[in-house]
Amino acid sequence: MAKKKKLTKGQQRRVSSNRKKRLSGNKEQAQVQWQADQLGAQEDGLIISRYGQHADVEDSNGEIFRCNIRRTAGSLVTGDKVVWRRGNEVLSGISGVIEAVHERVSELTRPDFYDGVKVVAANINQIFIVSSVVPAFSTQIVDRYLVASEDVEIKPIIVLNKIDLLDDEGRELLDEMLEPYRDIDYQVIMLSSKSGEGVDELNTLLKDNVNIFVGQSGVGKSSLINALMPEAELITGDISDTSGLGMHTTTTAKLLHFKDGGDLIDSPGVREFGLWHLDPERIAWCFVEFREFLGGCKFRDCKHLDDPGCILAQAVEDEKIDSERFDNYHRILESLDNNKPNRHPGGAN
Ligand SMILES: Nc1nc2c(ncn2[C@@H]2O[C@H](COP(=O)(O)OP(=O)(O)OP(=O)(O)O)[C@@H](O)[C@H]2O)c(=O)[nH]1
Ligand SMILES: [Mg+2]
Ligand SMILES: [Zn+2]
Repeated sequence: MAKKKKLTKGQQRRVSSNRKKRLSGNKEQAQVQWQADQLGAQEDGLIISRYGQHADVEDSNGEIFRCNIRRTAGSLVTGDKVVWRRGNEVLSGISGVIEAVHERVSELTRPDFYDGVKVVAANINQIFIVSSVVPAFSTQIVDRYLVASEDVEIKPIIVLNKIDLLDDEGRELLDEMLEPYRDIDYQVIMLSSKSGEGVDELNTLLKDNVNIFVGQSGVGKSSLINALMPEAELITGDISDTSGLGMHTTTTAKLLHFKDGGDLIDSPGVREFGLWHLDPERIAWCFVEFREFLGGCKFRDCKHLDDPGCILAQAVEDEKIDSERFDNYHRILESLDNNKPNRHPGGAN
């Protein structure tokens, strides 16, 4: 592809809004149909992005084609390996049809208020939890993502972006806040996509893996990807004063390749990563440092609050468990009751 000219902010906005219009249920595209003899043989492909009834599929030569999704194909997301067939001509911008999805080796899930449990991305082996100092760093948000990662048994790594905004004192403070995570063997990287500090260290961890960036809107996921692969040219944006959300916020997960091996998926920021598809026992297990104590409380139904003989509370007292992590665990449990929709996610009715 020819190198794109840099667009002005206004142009970027128009391109993005036109793109959104095109993507949101273009009737013409939806009705595209080939007869069976107009479709080529089945071939393997990789889902780069999913847009409602369509998806961008990459063929074995690295070329990308927008395709329809056959109803019988089942759900598919970024990172899925699929079987598709190309049409003998491009109809209204659609090049072929996806017929089936290969079995996944992993999936990152999150509950959706209307749709039950949704898959965010498939076949990844590392989750980078991106946080930053603007919006403010929050261990609560990090812990929610850690729980989600542990639940699907995909390795999480914590990234703190925008350290260029911190002075020495600020860095020290953040470093202290992150110490409990290092103590329980999570990798932590402090970096700046702006100054480039720490980006090489991140690059080393990403190489040859299939990675996803997750985290709140505005923490700099897309900016970081642009710093890692300038050819990606992802649109990034300032945080709007009124909504507090990014103005060029990413709306769909997108998979990108590293030149020297490995993939990286940019994902849209979410306000709060829900965990109400998990039960309290599972959430406790997802706090890795709790595991060795689980089952050791005096009462089987111990809520690990002020129950007598609570081994977890004792471990906090003995400084074997970080008290802020313990607090965050309780806050997650409280949030389960507040956020759960009446209809159980994934339930039959
Ligand atoms: N000072 C500073 N600003 C940064 C850095 N990285 C990103 N930003 C700014 O943070 C804002 C948001 O960046 P994005 O990359 O769009 O954030 P995002 O995480 O992709 O947001 P969503 O797509 O909404 O989820 C932009 O204004 C960036 O310029 C950094 O290292 N330092
Ligand atoms: Mg983004
Ligand atoms: Zn207990």
